Amino acid sequence: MQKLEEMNILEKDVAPFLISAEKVAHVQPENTLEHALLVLIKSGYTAIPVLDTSFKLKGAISKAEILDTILGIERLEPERLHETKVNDVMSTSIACIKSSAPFERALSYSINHPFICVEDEDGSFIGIITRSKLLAYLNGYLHDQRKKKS
Ligand code: 2BA
Repeated sequence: MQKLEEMNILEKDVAPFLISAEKVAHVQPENTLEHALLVLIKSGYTAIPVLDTSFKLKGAISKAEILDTILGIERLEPERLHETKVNDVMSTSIACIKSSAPFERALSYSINHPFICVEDEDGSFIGIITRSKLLAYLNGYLHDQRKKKS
């Protein structure tokens, strides 16, 4: 019985953990780093997805990548903020799954990624799943299991 329940949680669909696209802060590849930094500062996040105008996922951009770009040899070079596009700096190795993917896959990606992007079957971005939501659910599940045993 215990084994069967463990299987069930790992195979559970990730859709209920989704933070939908309209609630996700994002920038576009053609935006300047100045715009991206403003969005990152205002949203309070360390990194956010980069989407094109048809809501296709292109990468992710972080405050660290932007700061690294404006770091000159002896001083910060903020003029680079409006000379450089998000496209030139963003990372393209991002975690991405389909909404039909199992909990197990999301959990495994979340080891190295604080958030995982989710696409529909046509490859359009539909939102993100955060590490904290997965861990909160897993924590609740493990507590329930312990209660059932005692
Ligand atoms: P970080 O920005 O590094 O944020 C790490 C954690 O800090 C977040 O975990 C959250 O618990 C907290 N946090 C940061 N900024 C916050 C804010 N403005 N309001 C409330 N809590 C805040 P998670 O919520 O698990 O998010 C994991 C990562 O997913 C975030 O990493 C960020 O890169 C991304 N993310 C989460 N929600 C997002 C959203 N609505 N739009 C864009 N990116 C988001």
